[in-house]
Amino acid sequence: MKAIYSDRQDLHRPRYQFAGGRRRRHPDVPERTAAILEAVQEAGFEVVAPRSCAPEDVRAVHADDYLNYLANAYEAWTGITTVAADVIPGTFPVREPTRMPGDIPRLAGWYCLDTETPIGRDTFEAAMASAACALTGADMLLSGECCAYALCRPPGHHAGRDYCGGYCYLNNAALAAARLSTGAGATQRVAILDLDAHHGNGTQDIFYKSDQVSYVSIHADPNATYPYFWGYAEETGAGPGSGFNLNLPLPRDVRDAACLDAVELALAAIERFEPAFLVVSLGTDGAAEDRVGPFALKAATFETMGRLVAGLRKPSLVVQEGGYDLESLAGCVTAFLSAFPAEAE
Ligand code: Q9C
Ligand code: ZN
Repeated sequence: MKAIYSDRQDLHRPRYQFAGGRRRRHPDVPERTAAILEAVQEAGFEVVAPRSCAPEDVRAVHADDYLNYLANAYEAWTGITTVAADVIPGTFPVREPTRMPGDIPRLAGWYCLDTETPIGRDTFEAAMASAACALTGADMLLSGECCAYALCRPPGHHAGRDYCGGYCYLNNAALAAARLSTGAGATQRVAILDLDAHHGNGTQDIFYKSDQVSYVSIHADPNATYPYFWGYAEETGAGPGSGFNLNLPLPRDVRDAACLDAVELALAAIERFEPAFLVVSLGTDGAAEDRVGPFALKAATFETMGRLVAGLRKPSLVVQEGGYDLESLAGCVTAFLSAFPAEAE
């Protein structure tokens, strides 16, 4: 099994975020990918660089005006502030915006969900490198490999067609799913299984009306956990996508066994969908040691989840999402991946 990683991703170094009304250090640090990289190398994975990714490659999922904004926001922002600082919006067009604003402080709120997703000088370049890892992984499956691991950072599942949020800018898993769905000529069904402890509102949004890409997510109840406004069980898809979106919210103090029961339900739904490919949004922020994620799961539970998912025997791309505890993160990732075949069969 190959791991795809780009060191361009390390350029993204968010300085801080505002959460709970306080300025805090940002948990999405480059040491996350460094820890995972070391562990996958030790586990014998071949690490390869992604092929480069152009704006056309991300247009399958993201809007032109949003890509343009991401590419230019930092420069516009530093042009109006005296101290160079990351772009963090302060005003949001909630509920009934009447028109799209034209200048940077308002645009920042137009294109972002929260105050936790700063845009720095190199954020766009790093996000493109992260997307490139996922797209390269999708190409590997299209050329017949059984599985691949995209070591993506920044993560992607909170980012929608035209917004960032939750530390995410480009939706890596959605980009991979879109490529897998259309890449083999005729359209093929793709299932996305999201195991990050937060609901992937962006991925859900992107495929909400699709009958070709099904989104299935296990996450903490959004009544008490980010992203708060999405991720409820009654969100089941719309139009042709009706019935193909499955949210399995769990209480924040869920036990390992109950989480694995939810995984069984998720996998049963995926089997009924009969996808040609599986994309796993693997967040390990549900680990007990992780202070960003709300669950308290054991590393052994990630291993069991990996075994259950690998048991589907679908061509599978595992895409890294969250996971912030630098001590336990890499162990949870390699535990999950250990059940996938080491070599193409
Ligand atoms: N006090 C991902 O895992 N809010 N994003 C945390 C904690 C943001 C995390 C607040 C959580 C988003 C990809
Ligand atoms: Zn998360």
